[in-house]
Amino acid sequence: MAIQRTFVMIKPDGVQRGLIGEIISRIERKGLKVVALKMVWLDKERAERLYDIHKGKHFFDELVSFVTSGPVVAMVIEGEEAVSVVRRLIGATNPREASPGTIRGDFGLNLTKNIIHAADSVERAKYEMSIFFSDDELYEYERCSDRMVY
Ligand code: FUP
Repeated sequence: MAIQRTFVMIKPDGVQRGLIGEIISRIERKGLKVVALKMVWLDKERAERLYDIHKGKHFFDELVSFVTSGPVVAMVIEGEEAVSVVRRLIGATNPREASPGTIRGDFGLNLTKNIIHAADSVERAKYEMSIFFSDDELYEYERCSDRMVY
């Protein structure tokens, strides 16, 4: 059983539209565990570090400007194959193409304002969570439901 940790961020549009609870609820109901959580208002420097792989692309400036436009909710999510499971829960990058039943498919219409970000590999997850959390902010704990999930 490959227990992984992944990094997830509810973007400013998700916060503004009152979707924090809905999104966290979907992640929890899947059986995944929240092991770190905080609200952050990113500055340009941290946003550029988060999206470093997109530097130079035509949408980079718009993306950085959008994710610094209001507070975001950052979290670390743990569970069996958490990276790919969360990517499936959030859906395709473009909400107009994302399947109904996914977070982007159910709540979005705009490619930039696509509600949520999630790391796409274990390596990226480690890098991205280090931008938001120190090691002592990631908790290890057991939930009474864990034995029913696994
Ligand atoms: P994802 O991993 O699904 O978040 O998608 P990408 O890493 O490919 O893109 C990062 C973010 O850039 C997306 F969330 C949306 C934004 N984006 C644009 O705004 N315009 C584009 O043409 C492509 C991506």
